[in-house]
Amino acid sequence: MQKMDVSQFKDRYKKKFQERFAFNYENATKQEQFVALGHLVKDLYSSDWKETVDTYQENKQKQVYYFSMEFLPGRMLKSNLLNLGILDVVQEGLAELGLDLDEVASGEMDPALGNGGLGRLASCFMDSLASTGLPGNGNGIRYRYGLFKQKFIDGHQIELPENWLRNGNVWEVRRENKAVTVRFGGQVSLEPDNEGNMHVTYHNTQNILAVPYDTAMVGYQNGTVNNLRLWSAEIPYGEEYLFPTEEERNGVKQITEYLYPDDSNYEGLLLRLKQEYFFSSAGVQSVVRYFKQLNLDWSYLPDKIAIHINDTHPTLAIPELMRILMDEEGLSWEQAWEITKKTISYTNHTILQEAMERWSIDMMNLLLPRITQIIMEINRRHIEKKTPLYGEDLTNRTAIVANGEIKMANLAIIGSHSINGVAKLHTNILINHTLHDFYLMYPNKFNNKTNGVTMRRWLQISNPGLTDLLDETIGTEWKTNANDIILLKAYAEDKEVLARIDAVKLENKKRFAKYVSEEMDIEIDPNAIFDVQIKRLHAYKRQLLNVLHILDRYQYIKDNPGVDIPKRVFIFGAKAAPSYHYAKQIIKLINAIAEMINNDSSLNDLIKVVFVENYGVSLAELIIPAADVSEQISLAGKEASGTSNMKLMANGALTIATMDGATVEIYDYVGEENIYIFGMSNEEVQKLNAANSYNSREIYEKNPAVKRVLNMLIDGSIPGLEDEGQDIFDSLVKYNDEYYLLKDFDSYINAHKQIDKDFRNRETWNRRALLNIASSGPFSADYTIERYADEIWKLGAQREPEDLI
Ligand code: HBZ
Repeated sequence: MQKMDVSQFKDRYKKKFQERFAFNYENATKQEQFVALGHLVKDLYSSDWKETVDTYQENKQKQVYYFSMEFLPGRMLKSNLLNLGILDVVQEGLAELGLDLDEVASGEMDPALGNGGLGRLASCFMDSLASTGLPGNGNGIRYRYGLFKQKFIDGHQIELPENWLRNGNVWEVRRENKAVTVRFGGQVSLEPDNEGNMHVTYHNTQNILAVPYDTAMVGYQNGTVNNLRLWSAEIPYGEEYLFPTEEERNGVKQITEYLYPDDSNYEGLLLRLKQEYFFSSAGVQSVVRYFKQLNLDWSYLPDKIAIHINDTHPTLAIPELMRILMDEEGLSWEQAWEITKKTISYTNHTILQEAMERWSIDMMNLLLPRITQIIMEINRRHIEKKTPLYGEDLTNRTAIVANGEIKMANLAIIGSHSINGVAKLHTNILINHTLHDFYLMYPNKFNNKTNGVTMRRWLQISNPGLTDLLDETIGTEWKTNANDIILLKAYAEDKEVLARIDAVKLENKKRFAKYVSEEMDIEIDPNAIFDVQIKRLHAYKRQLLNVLHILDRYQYIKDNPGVDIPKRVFIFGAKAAPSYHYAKQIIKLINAIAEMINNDSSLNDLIKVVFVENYGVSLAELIIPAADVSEQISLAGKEASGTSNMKLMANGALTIATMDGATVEIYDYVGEENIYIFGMSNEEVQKLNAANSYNSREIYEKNPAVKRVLNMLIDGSIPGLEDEGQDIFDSLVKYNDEYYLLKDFDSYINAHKQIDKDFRNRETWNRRALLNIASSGPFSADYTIERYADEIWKLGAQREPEDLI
């Protein structure tokens, strides 16, 4: 890309604005100002985009296709500007034109095409693939409506539609000429031709046109621009199609209409299955079409293409690839199976049983008769081959088909060459417990890839103050080699640097406090401890434990008026799945205690509770740089990895945590003095589970602090609660506290007391913040993606045709 100076930028921007809107930019809305800038930026990368795609093809380079039901990219303007190396020029140029970049950037919609960690991880990976110059493409769904917009009414969560495309989308390019047809329903018949080859014919299928919309994934100042392809369902056109009935039209539109709002939960709904097949089939078809242009023997497919499936949602890519290779390209089962296994790899993101996908065979058969046949045959061959080796019991436990259902994780493992967990502890749990039977069969398929986050969005863009500090102390090498952040350690005793860390944090806290004041009408003191828990609302993540601590603190302050402890602001961001009743009750509870506490002047502002509405990527960018304390308090063994833990650490927050997910690895890097660990370990949880001896009521009866706090839920102390207080109380006392909150209560409270003490000594606190920042380099997604590329996708060393003997 050609470089551009400030005055050139200003000229181009004015011209671009004129062209698009036929009036002056000064009178425009920020949304219009953004659109013009977006189009200008797109012009700047379009030649690199074309060149990158052409080069991959000319060199016949092996490419990876990351299949994911969700991508959560966040606003793309600043990220594109940063990666193109023109963030400063544009900021300055806009300022000279009387515009503020942040204002203009807020004119972009934040595409919420994902639920939480899994979708955000996919987007961090897209950024890292491009930024490390790797040939990697995304494949997903262009949902018409993203994740619902959350509103609080009377403290309850209300879901509103998120019409993110209403003003168009400057980044996407519709590529109708690359559309493919996806078939549903109907019947199949298998008939031999004259030469005895089987021929598959389909009858009465419903055909849907899958139209791709491509979005550029711009690499960090390296000229690489990869592709994210999202598919939209449309009515097929052409002479063979009659005009569809209204019902048919609606049926088609529905497929990519909205994102399912469930996170780590499974619902066996037909429309969801349609979505899964729709984007898996479209993706596989477009990959195969690309491969055919290379004019290579089919056996080279795994040498040129890797397909990665992000959790089990795209698992139907496995039977779909089999179908295409056999039915359309005439390969034998054995050839197709070898190619498929070598091409596909799978990441598991959860061990929660309620999140494991299982589809009814009858439903699958009605919707996808040929795919179902192939799955049944994969299963039959699996059982036939493995029973003599591993015996009936173990083999049957690994069956894909059981009790009238198809288990997608089993299909994903059997039909791929690699399965990875997302943190060391998680992978160990998969190997030793959840997927142990599979591990005995396929030990070499299992591997760990601890998650990572892109430091470009989560440091450079969201925390410019800290970015400057790093540049001025350790230089700029860390931007392309995140491990260099460790050099900051050399400044751990430098009082000036420690004071700057403090000042940067304070600025970020003021920025967030301003937002809270303007948007929520709550005044918070930027000098207070900002204590942050931001993640989906789920019982296993234990937001409720955080609430119990707040109530305990509330009681303590009430008992000791004038007590001298540091001020705390408890910050929550969380959406609940609309059908997850208990999670919604907790949302109501948090809002009720916020109302009670924020309006109680006798507390002298010692505590405040801020529950931001509609938490998502954009709010995360505002909150994370402002955090002093990072809450990672899931029951040990339940959180596969977590990724907000890494972002918060990189921004200098100190973590209070159980030994769970990737937080265990944070602990290893940062050292025990610089993190607050509490509660049971995974082993202790396992033991307690096995002993079957837990009695939460006993803790309630015997521990006066617990009793007092829990009683607040049911004795009318918290205004505005209805049934929620009693139901939550019952979950903890009557139904034996499934996630062991009461068991971990004391050690959690004690860890927080220690935080109060430590925060007083600001220099020591800042030193520990510095050590957290300095230790965050290994969590750059660039390293994670390089490990995927080397160890799973083998993007470097592929077999070339000359290697064939
Ligand atoms: O994936 C999360 C894990 O809970 C978290 O620990 C991990 O860091 C992250 C990235 O590996 N899992 C999810 O976010 N899962 C989902 O979002 C999900 C969405 C739809 C589903 C099931 C799970 O049907």
